[in-house]
Amino acid sequence: MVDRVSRRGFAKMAGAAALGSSSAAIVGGEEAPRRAGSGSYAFPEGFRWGCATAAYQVEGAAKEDGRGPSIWDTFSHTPGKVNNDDTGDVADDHYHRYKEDVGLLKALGVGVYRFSIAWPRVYPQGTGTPNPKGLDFYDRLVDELLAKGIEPFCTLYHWDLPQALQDRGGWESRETSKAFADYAGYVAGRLSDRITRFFTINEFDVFVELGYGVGIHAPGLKLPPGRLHQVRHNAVLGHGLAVQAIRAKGKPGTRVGLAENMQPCVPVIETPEHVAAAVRATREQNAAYMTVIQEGRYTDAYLAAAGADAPKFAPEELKIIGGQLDFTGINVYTPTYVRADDGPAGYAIVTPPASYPHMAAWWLNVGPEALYWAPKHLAGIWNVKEIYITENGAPSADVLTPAGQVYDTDRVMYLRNYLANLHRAVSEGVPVKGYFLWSLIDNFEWADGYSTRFGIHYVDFKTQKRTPKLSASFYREVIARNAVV
Ligand code: PNW
Repeated sequence: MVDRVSRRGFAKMAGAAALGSSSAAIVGGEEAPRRAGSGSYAFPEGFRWGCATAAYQVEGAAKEDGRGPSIWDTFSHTPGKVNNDDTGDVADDHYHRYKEDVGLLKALGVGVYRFSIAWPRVYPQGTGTPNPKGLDFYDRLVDELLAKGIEPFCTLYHWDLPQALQDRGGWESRETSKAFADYAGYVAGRLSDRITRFFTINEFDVFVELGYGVGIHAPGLKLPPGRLHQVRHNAVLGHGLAVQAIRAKGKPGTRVGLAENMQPCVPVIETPEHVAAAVRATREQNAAYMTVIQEGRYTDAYLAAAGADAPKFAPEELKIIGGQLDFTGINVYTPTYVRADDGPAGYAIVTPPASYPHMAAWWLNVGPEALYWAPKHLAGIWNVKEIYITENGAPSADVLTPAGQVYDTDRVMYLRNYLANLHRAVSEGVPVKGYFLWSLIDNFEWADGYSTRFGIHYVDFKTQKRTPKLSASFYREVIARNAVV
């Protein structure tokens, strides 16, 4: 791991000057970046356009075909935990309507689709004997996608931990990390004849911090710092073990990565000092997840800050966590603004003022540059060669008109500006290979329930009718022209 790191020039990273000059060169390099308003926004040929969803948010059929309960079933059925006490019992009924939903994908013209597999369908108790009907649904879904010429990308953990494992400690226990690897290997063995790319875990940062730290996501715990650090570590260990299991059980050519909402650190102004600060901040703000996964070590500052609460682990676990990935996925929504600072960290996070514009979710500040800087940092800091934007999108206060239209002009504005920034990254040579819009359809938005709509298709949750929004027409144009329109 040290070799990998030093080859990439990490040895120099302690020096601010080295950081500043390398990043400045990227920004002000020979190829002038194309910005909004100038020139063409065409993407390279072969760029992959897609949509994303996740099992618990869309499937419903919570008790069908032997599915066991997950922590989200328990949490959403606990009064007061989810807005309006909504649950994923029915959701979009995608379990039964998947053919219609694949039809929506086809009509958009996407070439790729990212979905997740519900662990409790495959192992209702988390471990043991797989439920034979568990994978049947995904067999059908994958076959339907392939028949329509859409390549499936599969996420193995999008937060629906089997409740039986939570009852034995959940991610506080290494047994969960191991069980996850067993499950991941089993799925790869079964589906890698038709799926090439697997993501281990979706968004460590959200399911760990909100689920085990803040308590507003399942399983709703507020652990003290030492136990929370151990959860973080067990989660990245689960990822590393799953990478090994997928490689061991998948067909030759199977490729593995993850989908993390690494904090996209955006320099407040694009000067060398602020850019250098944003690079430093990217490593430190993501130390518990992306950084340890890319580098195979925790940063000194992270361990020092944790002190006696630092996670306990055997040294060889870092090798497992830092195992080489084939690609890296990032979910990008909202920017973290960073400025240069004279303090020991060398950077400071800038809290946006109350007037900062946001979409129809309390946390979703609009910052299109995040979609430039996040992949730029991945490539610049860790030399990642294959990057996917595994999620990007936004909620609007959608209104269905009597004529059956949804004019979500704010979502279109959001997407257009984020995509222009992605275009800037790609045209500078950042190796982003594809983009997955979150989400294909309105769905169960975790603690916000069904009131927060992220879809580019409106869903009437009483009738399950899907209606394309203006943003669906916009995205169809983007895909057809392979350009921001
Ligand atoms: C992601 N935040 O969640 C998830 O991967 C999706 O399942 C989810 O529906 C989508 O983004 C929209 O929320 C996030 O508080 C949840 O910063 C919360 C945050 C970020 C991402």
